[in-house]
Amino acid sequence: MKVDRVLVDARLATMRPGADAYGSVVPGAVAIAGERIAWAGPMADLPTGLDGAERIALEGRWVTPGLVDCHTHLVYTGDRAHEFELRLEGATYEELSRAGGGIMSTVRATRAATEPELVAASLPRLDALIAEGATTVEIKSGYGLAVEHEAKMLRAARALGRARPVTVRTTLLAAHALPPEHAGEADRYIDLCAGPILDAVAAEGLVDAVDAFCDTIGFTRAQTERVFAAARARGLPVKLHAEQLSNQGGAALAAGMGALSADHLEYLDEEGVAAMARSGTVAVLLPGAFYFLRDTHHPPVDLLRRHGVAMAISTDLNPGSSPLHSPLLTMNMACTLFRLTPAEALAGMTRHAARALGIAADAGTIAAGKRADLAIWDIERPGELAYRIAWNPLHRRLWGGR
Ligand code: DI6
Ligand code: FE
Repeated sequence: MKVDRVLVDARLATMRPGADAYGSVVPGAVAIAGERIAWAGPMADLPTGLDGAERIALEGRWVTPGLVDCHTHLVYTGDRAHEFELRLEGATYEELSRAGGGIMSTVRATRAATEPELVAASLPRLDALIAEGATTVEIKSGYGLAVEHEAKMLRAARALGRARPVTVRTTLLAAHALPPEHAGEADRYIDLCAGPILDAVAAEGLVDAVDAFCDTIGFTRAQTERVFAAARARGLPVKLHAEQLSNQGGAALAAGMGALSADHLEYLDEEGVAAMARSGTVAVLLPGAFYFLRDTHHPPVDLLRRHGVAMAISTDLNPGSSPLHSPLLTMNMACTLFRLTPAEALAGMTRHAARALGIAADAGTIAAGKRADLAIWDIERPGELAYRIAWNPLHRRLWGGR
């Protein structure tokens, strides 16, 4: 076996289905060839003939898959601190949105920024995720809402991926809100989302998946379906902001169209859960938005478990509903607010998050053949990752073996 480096004396939370909920291998080792894991398993079974490889002794530290933040809106400029104050005085998120604030206030700021300005504003946010062990981050457009600005956002996202050792997956979310120049003509705007905007960003190789916001302040099921049909016709996977503020049956629609994931899901009903189970659509839970909007309607975690729907979790990092820059705090919130177990929370930030992005062959577990995207932690047991608040025990992070 040709191997470049070997991590030894580690404790592995492989997150593969195994003896325990973490797929633990103690003591374990990981052999890395180039960007990939060549071998992972018990120390006692470490293949011989690895003499040329660099040996890195981890002194019993825990190694997990690199974290996968599978739902962010981290490319934007401006902030919405004022709206936070207004909400604390009684205004609701929907009211601010209907009054031209909310998503539209970030659209105005983002449209006014150049691509380099967007990159500069967004890098510190990406760095915050990386500092806590993220090796893959999904980034959505959706604050441009016109072809040149959606393309600018996605170019900025790609540039962020080149600027840092992290995998960036891009998602077109042109169907996020209705821009003012199309007021009263949502169907005309959806024609643009499903046609010229999608074609332009796809032609430039800027888009890995397509998303929409199906809700009373977003778009209808019929409009969502048109965007998805166009994406599927172009060979692009789809995912959906569904059932965040009300039950529109969006998750069932998404599942019926083979969506990778349906996200938020506070108002999801059993019919939607069953549809997701049938299609293998991942449920992406976003406790940051639930917390920050002071929501009280919980996503149906027990139903999702009972139907065997995989649950991912993510920061939803955005300036309006979830200004949350911490994957670890997100794991903690998933446990405290949604009653996930710490093992479910870690699986939600690794294995299931990779599936929600359609990259399970490359990321999400520690297994031979996958990318060597790993996080090494100063902890005594993996459950600690979801336990502490505002504490970062990351020792080191490997992305593609480096
Ligand atoms: N739901 C959300 O929580 C984000 N987008 C969406 O459709 C919020 C985006 C924002 O408020 O800026
Ligand atoms: Fe979101």
